[in-house]
Amino acid sequence: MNLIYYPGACSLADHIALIEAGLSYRLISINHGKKTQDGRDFLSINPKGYIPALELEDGTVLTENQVILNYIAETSGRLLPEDRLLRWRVLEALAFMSSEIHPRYQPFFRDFPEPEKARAREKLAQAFAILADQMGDRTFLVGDELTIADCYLFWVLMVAPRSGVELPDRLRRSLDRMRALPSVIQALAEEGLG
Ligand SMILES: N[C@@H](CCC(=O)N[C@@H](CS)C(=O)NCC(=O)O)C(=O)O
Repeated sequence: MNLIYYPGACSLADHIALIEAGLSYRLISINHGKKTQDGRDFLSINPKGYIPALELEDGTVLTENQVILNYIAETSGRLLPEDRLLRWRVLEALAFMSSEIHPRYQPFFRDFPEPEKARAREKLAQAFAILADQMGDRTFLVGDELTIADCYLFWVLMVAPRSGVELPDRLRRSLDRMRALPSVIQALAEEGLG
């Protein structure tokens, strides 16, 4: 399968998950003109125009981080807890990060006016506090093992400094732990960010 990505963008979550899941994959980057590294028009692959996109061997294209992460987990049989309630908690955390955190980075990625940045900072600080509470003193966001929620969390925390919002201690420790994982080191290196 092909993961279409941009270095350091949210597709990093799927990249880490692919490595953790032990699935084989090819990476295909896109440029700012939305051309893929192998010369295709990205909009013909994903008309939404944003990464990540996962191209399966039969040509099927999956989009949306939450869906791609779940596809990786289901295909590999890894990265989701056995316990049903904990599985719902993973989906809940993915939905929360996807809808309440990820879009709040827009003002910083695209340099919006300061009042919009200030509103986003407030919301981000609230959301980080909720995630820190949820994590408690555990190593991972849900349950006792790394799940697809942690893969997404890593990217969410990695880019937090761009917003200027300070991470709660628990999340800062989680970021440091994740950064030391072989899968994360490999993913960053493969994206040229080592
Ligand atoms: N709803 C999408 C959003 C993905 C997204 O925002 N991707 C960003 C990179 S982190 C992107 O490709 N932005 C480029 C653009 O919007 O043109 C998801 O959750 O996967």
